[in-house]
Amino acid sequence: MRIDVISLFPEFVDACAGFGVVGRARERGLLSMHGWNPRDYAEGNYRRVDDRPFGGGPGMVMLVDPLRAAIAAAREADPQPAHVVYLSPQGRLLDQARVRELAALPRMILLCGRYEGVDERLITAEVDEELSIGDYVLSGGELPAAVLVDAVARLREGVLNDAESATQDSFEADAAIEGGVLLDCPHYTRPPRHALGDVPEVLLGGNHAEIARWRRMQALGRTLERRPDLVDETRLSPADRKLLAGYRAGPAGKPGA
Ligand code: 4HQ
Repeated sequence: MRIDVISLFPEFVDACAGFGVVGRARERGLLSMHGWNPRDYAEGNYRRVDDRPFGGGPGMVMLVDPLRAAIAAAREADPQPAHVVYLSPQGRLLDQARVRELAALPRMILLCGRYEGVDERLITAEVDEELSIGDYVLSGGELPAAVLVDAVARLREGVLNDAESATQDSFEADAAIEGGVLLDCPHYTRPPRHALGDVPEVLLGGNHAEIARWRRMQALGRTLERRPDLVDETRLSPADRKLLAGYRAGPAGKPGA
C-alpha cells in the first residue's frame, strides 16, 4: 500500500510510523510513505500557506492553491487511484470496520491541516472522506494521520507475524458487535503467584478450549461493562449469551478469582 501525506510537517507522520510493526512493514516493502509539503508549492517570496479567515475571528485558514498543488503532485507520482482523506474532528469517527475497508485500498492520500483547518472549497473539490480519530481537539492532523497509518498497516497481508496476529483473530467479527471488535481479555505472564494476586487457574491448566471460552467470556463481559455502546446484547449468539451470563454470575468468572 502507498500512503502520501500532505502536511506542513510531513517528517512528523513519517517518524511516528517509523517504529515497531509499521516500521517493519515499510522495511518489508509492504507499505510505502511519501510526504508532500504544501509550502514547497506555495507562491511568492513568503511562500504563504495560510491566510486570515473571511468573516473575521481568530486563527488562520490553509490556502486552497498550495494544498491543491501538493495533492496534484502526490496523485501524479503514482498511476493508481488515490482515496483522499482529510483528518478532522468534523469527520466521521474512525472505527475498526472502516479501518478494515481502508486497508484494502491500493493507495491513500492523507491531508493534515494545521491552524483552524483548510478552506472548505479544497475539501469539497479534492477530499473523498473526512475522518476523525476522536472527540477532542488536537493542534494538527499529523497525529491522526499516524494513527490511521498504524491501524491500516497492521491489517495488510504479511505485516503481522503469526504470534502477533493470534491476538487479532481471537475475537471474531460478529453482527452484534459494532465494528466487529470486542475489548481485549485480561492478560497475565510470569510469575503465576504474586503478592499482587494470582493468575486465574484456568490459564495455568493447559485446557485450550476452556481457556478460549474464558477469554471470550472476559472479553464479552468487559465490553458490556465498559463499552455497552459496542455490543447489541439482544443480537448475541446463544453461546455468547451463556458466556455473558457466566461472567455476570461471577466472581468465579472474574480475573483473579
Ligand atoms: N484536528 N481527529 C484541527 C483534530 C482531529 C481529530 C485535525 C485538529 C485538524 C485542523 N483530526 N485540525 N480529533 O483534532 O482528526
